[in-house]
Amino acid sequence: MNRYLNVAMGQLGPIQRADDRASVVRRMCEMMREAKALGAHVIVYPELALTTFFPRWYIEDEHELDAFYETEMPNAETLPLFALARELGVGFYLGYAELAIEAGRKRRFNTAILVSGQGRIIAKYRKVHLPGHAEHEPWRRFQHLEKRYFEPGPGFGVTRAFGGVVGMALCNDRRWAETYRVLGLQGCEMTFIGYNTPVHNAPAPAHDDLSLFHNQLALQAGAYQNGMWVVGVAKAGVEEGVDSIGGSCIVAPSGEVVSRCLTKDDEVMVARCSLDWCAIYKRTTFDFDKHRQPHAYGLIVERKGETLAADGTPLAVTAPGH
Ligand code: CDT
Repeated sequence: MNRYLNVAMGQLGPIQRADDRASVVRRMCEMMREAKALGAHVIVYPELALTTFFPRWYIEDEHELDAFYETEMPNAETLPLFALARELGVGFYLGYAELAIEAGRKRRFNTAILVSGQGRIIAKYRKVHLPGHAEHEPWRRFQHLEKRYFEPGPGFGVTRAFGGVVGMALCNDRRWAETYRVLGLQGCEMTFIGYNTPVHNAPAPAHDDLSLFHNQLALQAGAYQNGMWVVGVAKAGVEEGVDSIGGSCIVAPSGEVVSRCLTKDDEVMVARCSLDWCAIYKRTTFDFDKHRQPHAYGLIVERKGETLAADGTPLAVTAPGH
């Protein structure tokens, strides 16, 4: 018997700086109701879903910066989402900026949580691959200061939830093969990934025309190469003058896109996902136990033009064409 999980993408359109959390949560609640009506068991919202994408500004005033973070979850503003999840029996993935006091120190993370259909937080993930820069770079049209406003999280883990094995990642993580492979090695059957991706990439403007393509390429490759479902959900559209890609999609373990959002606004799309389809890939082409060659994957270091294996052995490098 197939284990079916009905997953909704809760893509958000832009959130302007003046929009308060209450109005955003109202939009998300409306989408959760729509997802429920479409038969969804869980809805995936974007990265930093509660506010505008604030790393686009260089903010010197600490209080001004702190206002974009959540110090507890749930809190007064997000409680309606948790209550609705419980009422409808729909779980959710939510990205937000987290401010935590740990060992007496203020710590900032780009975080996602997984909430059960009973409205309880069952897993938390702190973004590992932080893109952008740490210092103000006035030459850019807009900043991407994630390296200033967050510290990297400790790693990727899976959670038994919704009848399967579920993983979480955030935005830039989706471009890295390691994200999916580390989750795949833990048996992950479905990965939820919220994102905010500006169309314009300041250090590489030649890539602007490829930004949607690169999004889908990364999600599809990650799914196929690890025999897992991947659900990528955008905050899209023009936010404070900055255009961000949409293209939220659900990718099957075959690498095929089975559902895709069509707008750059608030939009719900649902797919019925058989978690048992993962095994078709995990037990054949991507049977890790059978086909992976971990002995060949040791860290390779480059030193003064010489290529060395992790144990220091020089590696013969084959010249192109040989
Ligand atoms: N939020 C986030 O991680 N955004 C980055 C922008 C990088 S520019 C290529 C992303 O990987 O989409």
